[in-house]
Amino acid sequence: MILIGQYDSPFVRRVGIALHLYQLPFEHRPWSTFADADRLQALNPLMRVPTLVLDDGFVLIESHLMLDYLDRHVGPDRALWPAQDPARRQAQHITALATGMAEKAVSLFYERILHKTGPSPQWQARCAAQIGAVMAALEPELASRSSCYCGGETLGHADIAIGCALRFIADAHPGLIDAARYPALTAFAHTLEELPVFRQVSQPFLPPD
Ligand SMILES: N[C@@H](CCC(=O)N[C@@H](CS)C(=O)NCC(=O)O)C(=O)O
Repeated sequence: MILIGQYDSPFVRRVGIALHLYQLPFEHRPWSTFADADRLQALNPLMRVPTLVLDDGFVLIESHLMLDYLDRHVGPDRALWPAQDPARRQAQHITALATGMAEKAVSLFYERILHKTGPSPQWQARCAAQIGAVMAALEPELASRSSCYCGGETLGHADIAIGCALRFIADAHPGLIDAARYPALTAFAHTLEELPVFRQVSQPFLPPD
């Protein structure tokens, strides 16, 4: 398997962390979405990362679908979604909030750096409001959890999605989030970043060149 994309992307990182947790061997190609656009597009018409090339050559796009495929591939004992509802549906709800928030943060970042005439204040305000609303929705979920992680006592996709989203927001948008308003999320992000797998699958944030 070949995982394409850099680990400063919250979506590439969540797949990389999952691959390590599944203990699946893979090659990592840290291509840039801008500098390596041509070779990326030859594999993925959307020119986005992560892009995952399976051993039979089939190319998977969309981190959600990669993790869905990989969870089935490794089987129920190593899968990173809780097996049963309501824990499964709750973990997927949290994951959708976290990855949706990461998408808004990526969009907000591109808005800031890619416009020659300057960003749209309306779009910036909308993205920031969406990120703030998700933070406010996730904070009580985290504060009221009765287990170590979102889906139980072991690390799963929802935790990984939250950790990757929060790290991206902190790196790409310093000062956007007031950590004091989200103590449970802030503490959780800190705990996750201390885990060996989060330390291993990590890189400094690199704006596109
Ligand atoms: N929903 C996608 C989002 C992937 C995504 O937005 N990746 C960004 C990098 S963080 C990207 O490839 N951006 C380049 C572009 O959209 O043209 C996923 O989960 O895989």
